[in-house]
Amino acid sequence: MLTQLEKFEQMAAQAIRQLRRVPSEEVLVVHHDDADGLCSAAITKEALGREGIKTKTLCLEKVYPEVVEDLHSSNGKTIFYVDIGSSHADFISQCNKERNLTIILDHHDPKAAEDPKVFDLNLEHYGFKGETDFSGATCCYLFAKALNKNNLDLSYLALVGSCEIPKGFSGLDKLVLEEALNENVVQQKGKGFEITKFKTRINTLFSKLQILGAVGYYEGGPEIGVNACLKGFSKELEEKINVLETRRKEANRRLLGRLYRERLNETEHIQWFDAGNMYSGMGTKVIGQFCSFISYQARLVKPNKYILGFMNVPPEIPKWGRLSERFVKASVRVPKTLHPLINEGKILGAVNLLVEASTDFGVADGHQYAASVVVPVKKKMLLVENAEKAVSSYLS
Ligand SMILES: [Mn+2]
Repeated sequence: MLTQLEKFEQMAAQAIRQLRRVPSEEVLVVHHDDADGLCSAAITKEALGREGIKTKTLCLEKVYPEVVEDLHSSNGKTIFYVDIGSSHADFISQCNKERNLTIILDHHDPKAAEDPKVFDLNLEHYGFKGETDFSGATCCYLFAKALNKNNLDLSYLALVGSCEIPKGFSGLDKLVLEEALNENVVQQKGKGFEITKFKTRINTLFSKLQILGAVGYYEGGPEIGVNACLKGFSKELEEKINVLETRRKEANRRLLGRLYRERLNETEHIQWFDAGNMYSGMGTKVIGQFCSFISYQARLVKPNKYILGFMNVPPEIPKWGRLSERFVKASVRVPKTLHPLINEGKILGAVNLLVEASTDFGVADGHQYAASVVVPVKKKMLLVENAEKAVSSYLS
């Protein structure tokens, strides 16, 4: 009998046969904007490059339906989705209509891919858990090894991506760590691990990539980060990261001051605010990070209400084009005191709350305590109303 991992390898081999058969001039690698997404793109780009396959990268903060429709509208392409895509594999399949070889390497909760040309190699399909056992980058690394067994040197990037998993390296990541130590790709350094070729800690690389992808989203941060994953960080790049981080902190400070003065708006179960353009120029991930931060500010937020923050989404997606509509991003965070109630199923989890509140007009994803959604600007108040209704009706 095959182990689950062998089943994954078999499916990967099938996708790889197609990949080698289809003479696509250039492969598009669509990836997420956080450190895991950047590591995922770096592994995939490098592994394909070593096979003589040219790649282009496109970093998306969210799976915008019109972007997916556009990417799949013509024939003869090969498209990878890394650390993104599984949760929308059904929609991607619908748009693809058997046109393009599409390979998804992700760890978010998957939907069924119904197109024979769409391969979702998410290891959740093979019994592993994307919350604890592997990251998007781990999935990409296992694919890279299936592509060519000489790709073991890329293991450090799987570990960097997996730093987003709070539990530490367990499940598949534990195996990857052993492999990386055996090959001397990483070395134990105190409690952590150092990437041998860069003399940089895994955690340090992770933090830098988080800033480049999120804060630097609109100024080439993702692509710079993907390259730095493979080549390391120059002095200039360190400087750029510091500038980005300072700018974010300044915006956080201004918004925090404003919220202490004006306080948050409230419904019965939700406390919310709108940052408008206060983060202009920065990627929309920053609003979620700010919501997390204030969830610990006992003098500002109520411990028993969901926190919801809005910011405006700039209309231009770098390397793709202009969105046809104006959007806002909404992030939800659940204060710590409410976590047990979610675990016991007594109140709605964050992602369920947003999925329900934005049915028909939003793209929501996330987890039980943290989630986000992008909705058209004109649906902002409707989202707040729907969210309140969703929470209330779940309670009754
Ligand atoms: Mn991830």
